Amino acid sequence: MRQSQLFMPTLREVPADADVKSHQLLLRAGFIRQNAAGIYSFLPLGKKVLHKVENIVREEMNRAGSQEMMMPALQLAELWQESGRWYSYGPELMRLKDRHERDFALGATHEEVITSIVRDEVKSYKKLPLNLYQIQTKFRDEKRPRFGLLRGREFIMKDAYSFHDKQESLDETYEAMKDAYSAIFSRCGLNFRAVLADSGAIGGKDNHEFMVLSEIGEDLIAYSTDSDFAANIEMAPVVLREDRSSENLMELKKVETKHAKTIEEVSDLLQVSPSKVIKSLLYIADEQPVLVLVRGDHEVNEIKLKNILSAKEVELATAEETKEWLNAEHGSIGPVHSSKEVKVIADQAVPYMVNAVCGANETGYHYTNVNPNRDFECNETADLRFVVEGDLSPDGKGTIVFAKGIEVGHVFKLGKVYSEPMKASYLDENGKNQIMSMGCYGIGVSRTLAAVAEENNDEKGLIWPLSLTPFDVHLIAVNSKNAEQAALSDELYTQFKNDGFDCLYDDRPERAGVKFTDSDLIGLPIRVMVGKRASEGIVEVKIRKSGESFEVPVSELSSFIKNEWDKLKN
Ligand code: 9G3
Repeated sequence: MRQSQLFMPTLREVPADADVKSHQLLLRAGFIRQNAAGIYSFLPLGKKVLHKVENIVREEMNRAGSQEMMMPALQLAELWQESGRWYSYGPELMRLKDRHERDFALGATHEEVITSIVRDEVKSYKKLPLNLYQIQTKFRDEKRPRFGLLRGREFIMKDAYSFHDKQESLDETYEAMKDAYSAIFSRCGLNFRAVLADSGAIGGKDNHEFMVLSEIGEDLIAYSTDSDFAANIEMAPVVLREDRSSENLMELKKVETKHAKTIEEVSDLLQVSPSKVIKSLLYIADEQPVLVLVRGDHEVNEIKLKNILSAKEVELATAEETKEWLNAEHGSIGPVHSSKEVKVIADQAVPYMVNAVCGANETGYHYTNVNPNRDFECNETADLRFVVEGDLSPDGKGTIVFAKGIEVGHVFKLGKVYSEPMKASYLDENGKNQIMSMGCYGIGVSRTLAAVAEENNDEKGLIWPLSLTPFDVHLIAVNSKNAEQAALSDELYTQFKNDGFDCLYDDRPERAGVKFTDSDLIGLPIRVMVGKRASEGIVEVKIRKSGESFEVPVSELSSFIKNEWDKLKN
């Protein structure tokens, strides 16, 4: 394409309200423009990249056996009333009325729509499993849209839904989708992890988030240095290090600790390390008091606690509740001689503590030389703490490190969360009516584009991977007023097209500096400059990613470019 024709409004200055690199650069390089908060237009360069991301998604989803379809963005309120989500979602779900005053939702996701289609059309187990996907615009009225395309209110999602008779069939499709996602994000050149995530509100069992490791990520993940283990901080299991101390058990003692309440104050006052203090926290789980014990240098993971207690509601007891149940203030409670009515659950590391300190259930007093099993019993021990950096990886390979991540994909085993209330059933091989099981699988397509931009840039601009670049080669006539340079450039433009390269030809009557600055900004992988040495049949080739440049005779240019292209590919 001739750049003199291309609609690519670049900006010299960094836009004021763009806080991350991808947002700044996509605006400055004329890939996107904002229409309203969280609502963007894709200009020609942005659309070309978006199209390539979508095609990679399409190829891998088709390869994995999912069938592409398209559902409407306008969704009957009745469907969301059937699933109950018309009432459970707040202002984030955009709603409108048609001319007949009928209620509609603007599609934030499509579980209800797809389930209503499948329940009407699929009646026999012979038609299962079924895996359908769409690439479509979604609407979610985010309270705080931010970071450009990374968190928008209108965005492009690939959402797939699978339907099954047996659990094994769902498990199989779930793995196939995870493999397809790994292929997609690898082809986009992203450094990602499939992260075990918390089941959260939408129920179902397993689910994994696909996280791009990024400084600006909003999620914190724990991953192994030596394997592909990765988990959301909430879900990361802790491997118990049974380092039993060789100390002799000392006699239990009660000591006055006056105003020392926090772990730090108690460990300072008694001159012991926090890892020798039993942190005792009273929780109320579904109205029942539970005394939770973790080592003083660990933190209670309330998601794990809730899952272990299979409680709907778990929260720290108030000061009054603590006093009522354990006759002492927050900082002085503990498991020794605690009220029989209060269940005690301890993190798996607590039983290995020797001669520890804990509150004496008397305000201003603590016990020292506390030894689990001798001085108190726990009803239960479990993995209750947050993982920390340096912990062993649960798969036994390497240790845990933390990183921030951008969620670009999310796969769920839904089970019957939607098919039950919406009565999506089929006749099994015995002619018995059964409810289908479902899975759902999402990719933020526009968010993926932004994540690629976020992880592939330098101080001069974007650096597109070959798989997504809007054009393959940037041909620049350094001085398009110079007849020789213009003539050779026109010739090379034709040659690149014949060689199968999608070429952007900067034929604008601009100064060389402007052309090079714009070229660095939009970030095409290979640049060919036709300048002073055109008369000698020599052009300059520059590789955007490495910054390397070469003087190449025109006669060797075609093979040189193909060679550089192949080198960049691997
Ligand atoms: C809503 C609104 C926001 C939402 C949802 C519904 C997130 C909602 C979860 C999912 C689950 C999967 C299919 C593709 C993969 C993800 N935000 N979720 O259901 F009404 Cl306003 O979307 N859906």
